[in-house]
Amino acid sequence: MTKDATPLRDANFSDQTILRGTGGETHQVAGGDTPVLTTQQGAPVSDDQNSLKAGERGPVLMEDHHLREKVFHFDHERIPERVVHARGFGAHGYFETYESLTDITSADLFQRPGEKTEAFVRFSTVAGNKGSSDLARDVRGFAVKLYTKEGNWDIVGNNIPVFFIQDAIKFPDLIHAAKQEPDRGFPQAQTAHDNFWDFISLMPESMHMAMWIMSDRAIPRSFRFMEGFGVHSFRFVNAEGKSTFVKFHWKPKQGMQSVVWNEALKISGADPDFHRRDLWDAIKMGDYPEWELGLQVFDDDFADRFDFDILDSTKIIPEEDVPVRLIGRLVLDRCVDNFFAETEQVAFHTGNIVPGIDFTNDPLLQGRNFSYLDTQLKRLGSPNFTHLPVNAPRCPIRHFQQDGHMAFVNPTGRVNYEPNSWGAEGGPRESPEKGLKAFPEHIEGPKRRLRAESFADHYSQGRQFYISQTDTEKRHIINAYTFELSKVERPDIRSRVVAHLRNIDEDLAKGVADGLRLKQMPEPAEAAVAPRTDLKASPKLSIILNGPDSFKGRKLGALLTDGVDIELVRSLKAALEGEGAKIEFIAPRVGGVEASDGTWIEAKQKVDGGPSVLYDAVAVLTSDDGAKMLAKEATAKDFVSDAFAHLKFIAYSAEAMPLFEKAGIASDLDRGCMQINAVGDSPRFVQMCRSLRFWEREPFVSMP
Ligand code: HDE
Repeated sequence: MTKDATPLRDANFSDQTILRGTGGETHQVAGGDTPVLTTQQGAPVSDDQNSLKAGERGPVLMEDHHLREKVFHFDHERIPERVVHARGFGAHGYFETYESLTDITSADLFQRPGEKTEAFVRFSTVAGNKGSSDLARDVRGFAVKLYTKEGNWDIVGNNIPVFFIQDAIKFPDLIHAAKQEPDRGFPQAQTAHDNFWDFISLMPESMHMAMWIMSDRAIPRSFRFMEGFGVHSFRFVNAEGKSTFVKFHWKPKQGMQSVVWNEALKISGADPDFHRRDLWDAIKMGDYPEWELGLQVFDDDFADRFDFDILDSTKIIPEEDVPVRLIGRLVLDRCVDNFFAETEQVAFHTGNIVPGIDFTNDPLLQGRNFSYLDTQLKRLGSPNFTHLPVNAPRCPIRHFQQDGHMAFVNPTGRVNYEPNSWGAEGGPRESPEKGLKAFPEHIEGPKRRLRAESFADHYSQGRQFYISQTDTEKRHIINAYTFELSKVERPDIRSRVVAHLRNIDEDLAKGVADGLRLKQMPEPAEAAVAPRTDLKASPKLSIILNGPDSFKGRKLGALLTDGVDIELVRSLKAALEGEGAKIEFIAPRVGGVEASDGTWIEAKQKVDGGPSVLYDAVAVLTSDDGAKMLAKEATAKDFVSDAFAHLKFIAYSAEAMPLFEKAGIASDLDRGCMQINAVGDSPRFVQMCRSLRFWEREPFVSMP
């Protein structure tokens, strides 16, 4: 035994002597309520600190199976991340049906009002790798698994109702162009680079979707505040075999909300897990997020009459043309117990449908139906991934498929084929009445590689999207194009994008051209069919016009110092809680502050770790001395100047002014900033916060 190694008697294995590390550190051994550590084979482990050595200083012996097994397993902990949508976060919940839809679908979950169906949802970004930031400018995946009594139904959707491409054959190109450039391996989780915009500018069909990802839809405040869409047209089929087309919408009961771009960039540094933390915290606090499932239901006549092809995933059907009928709600009320087992291993597939629901001939959907099984096998390594608890249907499963890697739900008995003549022991049989039946759509035509003429209009709906936005949102779109294209190194690619924008809206094109300081305005891109200018604005496409009417579910960050007026803190807290919102305290030191009357207020964040970008609104409540101290602290100045630049509502105590002065914004404080002096001011401030942002300020805090 070396001088400083200490012998330790293990309670359970008293015949063994364990040599502890030389640091003299302590560790717990089994005994009492603490269970015994074992190997994977179940053998009890005596020492998990030291490998088995010959002599005090080695060598390590090959026979140390515990060491071998532990390191072997660690070496194999990772599975391939998803080729797209790698960064994601999941939660459990349920779907509740409002009304019976028997007239349009025989889908079992829609037959009985009040029916509850277990659900699992995974939200994601698309382009970034598994460890990338939540706040990337990107589409968000919105994938819902509904464990119905007649099998699992997956609605594998996004938070944007259209897609970049019309045909699945272009998907690998799109994703290659969007992800890191292959020689250098960067940029990570960003579309602001040459390859992406090169591809997009050569694919006019992506122009509508590009408008959406340059809008604030691509920088949601959190998963809770975004819409979801099934994107494709699907079919509902009723018991008589009659088919109706349907598009799926998820409407957040919390209302929509996005962050501003500069804020998104800073959140990525301050808290790359901002979205997953938000969902986790909301569920853990019992503030369960909800979405309502909306349907746009339409028939063949409408499909024939509609301006665009309903099989074209680069088009929407405006809600003003076909209203969304709300038919149920999705509630997320349980966090995962284990991220890997549930969020990482969950396997969605557009092909997972149930009787009463069917596909259409959308070529993108057809390509997806082909793709998702491949990806699951690659990722999960076995065709038995449906045996994993998160993927297993909750209804009985009876089939003759067998064996394979990791098969752990195995049939018993002698018969593993059909037809068979074993009678009652012969296992399950097909059911022409109950089983899934494809809608017998009549199809004819020559076999060709062809894009239908009806898919040729690439600009009109992009224009419709643009004219449906408020001026604030239009400005954000112009700024987003300008930002992204400013990161593109090749000037010809920048111009090519602007050439497309000229087919969408001249002001938009001009705004971006000015933003880039293009020396010459390019000619409009050649269009396969002339862009239309007669489509009416669809107000439902704006986030700001469809925001919430309360501050519920939002969070205010209050920067406090010693000597703060306790009554102001209490009144603000009460007003926020009355609204269903949260308050989080930020202090010079995380231990907290001592208020004017000696009350101790614990902080959640130290000022440099709780920047204002993490909050929907802020308050700065200090004493005179406290404000003077904060005025010397760069991160405190950032706290207020960022909150101001990000158009947040700001409450402040009179004593806090020195901080605003030092931050250079004291003379700019506007109607979005409110000095709170008396207890009655707090409810008025919270009322103000319902608008979420003080958009009027924007022209004063950004370049024209
Ligand atoms: Fe996906 N997509 N996708 N996709 N997709 C995947 O499946 C694919 C598309 C969407 O949280 C992959 O399990 C093809 C549209 C979501 O686990 C993969 C095409 C929409 C998720 C795949 C599309 C989506 C995926 C990667 C073009 C919106 C994440 C890992 C035809 C309607 C699901 C995986 C989750 C995931 C293929 C286009 C949504 C490779 C070939 C359009 C939300 O199979």
